[in-house]
Amino acid sequence: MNSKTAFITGITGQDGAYLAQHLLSQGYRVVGLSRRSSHYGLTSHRLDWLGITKDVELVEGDLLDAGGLARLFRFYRPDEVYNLAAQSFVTTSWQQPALTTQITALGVVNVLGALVQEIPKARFYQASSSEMYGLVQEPVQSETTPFYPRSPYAAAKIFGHWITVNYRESYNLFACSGILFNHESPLRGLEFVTRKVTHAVAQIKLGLAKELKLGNIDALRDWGHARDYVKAMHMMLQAERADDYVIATGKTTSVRDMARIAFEYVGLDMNEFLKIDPDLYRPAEVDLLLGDPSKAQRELGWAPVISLEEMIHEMVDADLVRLRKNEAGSNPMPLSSLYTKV
Ligand code: NDP
Ligand code: GDR
Repeated sequence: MNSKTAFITGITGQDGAYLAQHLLSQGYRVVGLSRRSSHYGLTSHRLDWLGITKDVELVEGDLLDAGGLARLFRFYRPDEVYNLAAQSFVTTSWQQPALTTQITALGVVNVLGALVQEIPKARFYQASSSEMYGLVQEPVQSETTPFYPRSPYAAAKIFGHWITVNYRESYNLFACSGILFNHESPLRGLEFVTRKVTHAVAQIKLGLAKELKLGNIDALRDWGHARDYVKAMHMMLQAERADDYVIATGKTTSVRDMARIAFEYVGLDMNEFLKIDPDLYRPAEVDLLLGDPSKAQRELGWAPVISLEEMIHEMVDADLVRLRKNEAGSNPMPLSSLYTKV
């Protein structure tokens, strides 16, 4: 039995929930940072879906509160810290650029500072992103491909990435940065395109909606499953030395083809329901992402297992179940009324 303690920021998000589940299965004590919310009980809906809410210890805190993080590290003395918290929705980063920078960029310094001060021997994982490649400088992106951010979110993630590298070199920390390409699951937020599609497909199938509005369906993404990707995070912190790794499938698919997989799964013709809404186009787009995961395969022994088709089918099935039960994590309102362009 493992006697290690892991501390996860962002435990109420998609990756935090799957990572907590994975670490619990490895015998870890799992402590997770959760922001105070007036929606008491609702913030743990992803942990509830996985049936692990009672197995993790949720502690109150915020990435913006450096003193609070230090206090928690002093008390729990975690062996491993996974910094997954972020304002993670690219579109919102144009509407709230300063907040995105504070959380997604400066929040990393707050965690690293508390770690240096209280638990310098702890191993640290930073959630970096393929969005950092933005206007891609190479057709296949690896650890050595230069970054070119296309959103305030991506610019903030580049700061988080380099400050992690810098603290590793400055303070000899065991600090790793995982450059993860898009990964999805039934626990994905409704605002992200895969889940927006599978939720809408389930709504249309059940007669609860008549159409699906999308923006740029020609964008290409390298999509994997969050359950596969959180294992890579854990593997990075078990390696002999700290390093940075690309985590991807090595295959890219357009938003259009991803949506087609979802519609076909329930026997619907996408062309009858899909509408293009120019308001959903972004001020600057990331047209193509395609990762080269060979370093992670070679050095960590990591490889993705779940295919895009299997993942989309699992997501549609989960949305059908949730809509039939009208559970938290599904939403009866059209998304356009949740994320309006102002
Ligand atoms: P989610 O948006 O699902 O989760 C984000 C988490 O961050 C939530 O738990 C949220 O809490 C928390 N959070 C936000 N702001 C704060 C704050 N100020 N203090 C404390 N917690 C905060 O993201 P994912 O799980 O999809 O992604 C995890 C990380 O990986 C993020 O950093 C993301 O940017 C990055 N990433 C994700 C990829 C993906 O494809 N999913 C790919 C590459 C990187 P609350 O529930 O209260 O909102
Ligand atoms: P992304 O994911 O921006 O890549 O960031 P998202 O699913 O939001 O967009 C993917 C692509 O789909 C296009 N698109 C739409 N996107 C959304 N959300 N809604 C739409 O209606 C729509 N129509 C077309 C987008 O323009 C884009 O090209 C995700 C997040 O998880 C980040 O936190 C993470 O760092 C990166 O993945 C890797």
